[in-house]
Amino acid sequence: MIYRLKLGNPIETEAVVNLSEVADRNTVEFTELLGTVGIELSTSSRNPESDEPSVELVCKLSESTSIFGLGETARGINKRGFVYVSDNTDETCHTETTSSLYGSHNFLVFKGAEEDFGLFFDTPSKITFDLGFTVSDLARITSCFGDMYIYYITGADLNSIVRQFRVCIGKSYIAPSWAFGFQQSRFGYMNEDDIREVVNRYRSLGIPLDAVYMDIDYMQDYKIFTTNRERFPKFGSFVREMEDQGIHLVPIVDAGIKVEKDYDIYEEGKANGYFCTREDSSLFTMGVWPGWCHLTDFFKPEASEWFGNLYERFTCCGIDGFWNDMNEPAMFYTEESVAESQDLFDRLKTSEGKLSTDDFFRLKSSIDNWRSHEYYKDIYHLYGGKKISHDKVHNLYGYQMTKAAALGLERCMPEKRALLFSRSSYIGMHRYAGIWTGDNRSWWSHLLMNIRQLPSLSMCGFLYSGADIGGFGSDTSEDLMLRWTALGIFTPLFRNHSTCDVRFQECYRFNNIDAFREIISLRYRLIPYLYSEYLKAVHNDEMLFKPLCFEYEDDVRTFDVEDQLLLGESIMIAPVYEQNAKGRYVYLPEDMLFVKFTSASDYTAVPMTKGYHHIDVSLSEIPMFIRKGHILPLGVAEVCTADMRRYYDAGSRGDLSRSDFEIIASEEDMRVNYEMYTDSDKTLYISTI
Ligand code: MIG
Repeated sequence: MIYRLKLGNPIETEAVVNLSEVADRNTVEFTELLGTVGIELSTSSRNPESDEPSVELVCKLSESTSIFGLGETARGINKRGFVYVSDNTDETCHTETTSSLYGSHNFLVFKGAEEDFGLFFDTPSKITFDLGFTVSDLARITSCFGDMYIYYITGADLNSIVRQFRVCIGKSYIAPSWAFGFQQSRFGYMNEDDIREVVNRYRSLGIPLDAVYMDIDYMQDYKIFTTNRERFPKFGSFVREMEDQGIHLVPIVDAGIKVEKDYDIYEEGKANGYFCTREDSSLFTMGVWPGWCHLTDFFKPEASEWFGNLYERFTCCGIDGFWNDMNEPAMFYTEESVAESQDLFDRLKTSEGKLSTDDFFRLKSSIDNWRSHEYYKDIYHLYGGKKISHDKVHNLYGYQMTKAAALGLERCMPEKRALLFSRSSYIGMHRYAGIWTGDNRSWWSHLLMNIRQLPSLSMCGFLYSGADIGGFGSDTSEDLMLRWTALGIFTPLFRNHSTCDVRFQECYRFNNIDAFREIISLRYRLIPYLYSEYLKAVHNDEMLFKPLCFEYEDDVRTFDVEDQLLLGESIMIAPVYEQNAKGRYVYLPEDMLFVKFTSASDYTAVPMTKGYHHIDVSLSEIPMFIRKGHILPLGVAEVCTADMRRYYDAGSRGDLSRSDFEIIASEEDMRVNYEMYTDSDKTLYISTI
């Protein structure tokens, strides 16, 4: 059952689209309902100026309570023991103590000693989840913006709570099958030749590749939807040249629109009143890569439609994939913040003649403060004919930009699915696009974080997602790259990406190229299964990645397992994420078949019993486990998905048979059916073993 409480006048986020199973309750009834699971709810008339919470939920936690959800966050699968703040942030260096990342996904599930329940807070303003951090046996959820919907979800078990929530928020975005191929990216590919070189190296080494990314350097002066004519003289024919080699080019689209006379997008947006303003209705200006920029006000339907239509400038050249960046929105500086530091600098200079150490630190912190979220309050949107401060709707911005893009792409490319994912997000955006998890580092701890983010993202509907494989910031190493690639072969978005001033990390930069080729080829063999399980998760409102305890709730040990995941119906993954480790310990909640790939085509298979085991896994090997009573179908690897069309093409449905696959079954002589979902629109191919 799902119950809903409406507090004040919430902003309509469109996170929830299906209310058929939702029962509205008034404050008294709702408070009473929450009382049955030990939650105290208090609301007061809001005072956004003070820090007084106007909504506060307090829940006593028993020793055994686990809390799951919150989508993209740092830390564990079990969220208990830390404080998370939904406040979308361009976080270039996140660590264990980071509370806010790029997205806000305010859905959690409590697994208590008695009742399990879910909560969803539908508010685009800041909200804080202190989950036993300040007081170890109390969860305290607070927001000083009182206008919101709160959903309370009951169900027989964790999966049923999550499924009900997913039904409410609508079906997840479906990426095209080519988006399951391997993708190479780097901040710093400057021109056609840089990209050609990447493609040539991958193709000549026989390492599969489906896409190369174009980061901000392809643009003319960072003006969105332009290309630099010197570096990309014949863009259309370059796109075709790549297409001929089975490569999709995926350009980045930033949120900021450069203020520059005669730049048509700027002129159009300005002339039509599409940009965000200040309180006094003058245009709001901030600095990002292009220098001074304006932001589109996506609350205006005509502005959204206009922005979405801009994607046609690239789709008309054959582009069919995009990544939306800097849409928290990220701001390097604003007119106010620069003026404040300038002022301070002038004052310090005149008083002393030179800077003292104290002055230096004051100035430094003043400049560090440029990225502070306090400047968001200076941005205004027009919502329902009224001016509204960005503060109140901050967490929606990336969602709105990406929704505009998705609808625009649907209009200009109705016959094709587009690849689209965004950095910033809010629940609801999962219907339009996927996400990548932003600027991680080449740290072993971030490889583990990648594993832990996957199930939480699945819960919130973000099925097409992934991290920058190998790490975005900091220098990577070959062993980290291999281990991370070995995890990446299981994630829908499988993209190696890094920033401009770190060690190059394309697979061909390392020694053991054979290992990279085998690992990535294995990914291609897995695509029929992965795409099938992905489509199943979409159509059945299921999680693609699950923590073990979601399937084996009665086994208390599974609650401690935060480094193994169930992926789809057949397999469990257990990546190695520690440097110099020659293997790892695994926990099997039931008997399983341990399959270790030593190359894309060779593997060993050993039945293992329920319990703890140590497995040896060298740097070039991939471990996985097939669940009892299940099979894993493997296709034939090609160098790009275009050569694998038969596995998921509409036309080839029914042409596939068991002999198109190599089947690994958890037990010998097992007779089971595997329902294979293909791209041929919601129909199934059933392989009878
Ligand atoms: O301020 O476009 O997360 O993937 O390479 C950094 C350059 C802007 C941040 C993205 C990253 C991308 C980078 N961008």
